[in-house]
Amino acid sequence: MNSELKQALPALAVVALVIIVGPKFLNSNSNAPSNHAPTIQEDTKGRTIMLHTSDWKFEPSTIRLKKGENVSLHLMGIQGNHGVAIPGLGIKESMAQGEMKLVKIPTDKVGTFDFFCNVQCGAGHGDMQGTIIIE
Ligand SMILES: [Cu+2]
Repeated sequence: MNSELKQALPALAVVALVIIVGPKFLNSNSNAPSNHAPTIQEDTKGRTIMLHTSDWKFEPSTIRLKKGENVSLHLMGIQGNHGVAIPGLGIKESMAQGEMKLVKIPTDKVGTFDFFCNVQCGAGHGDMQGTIIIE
């Protein structure tokens, strides 16, 4: 082996390593956004509105949103076992006491969307109603 080649060997080794390992790094980086699991933080971009369920009310019972706004409902089961059904927006969740759920609200259409409890929760079940207004 001549001395020139000997001197070049470490550099060649580095080049070979970059060629072998480099594409793996590049691939994993470019795949990262599509194959990592969604996080709560990503889901809460925009506005988050708390909606508490208890015996026998929703708090708040009126929610006003802007059309096109990025908004999530942060459901919290404060007391009792209830449900949150918003048929006009395709949302239907059961909420046990102590449970928390994050639900994206579609705001692509304006309108008044009634919501109600869809779990037979007792004497005040019929009082559990509210409205989401998207304008
Ligand atoms: Cu109910």
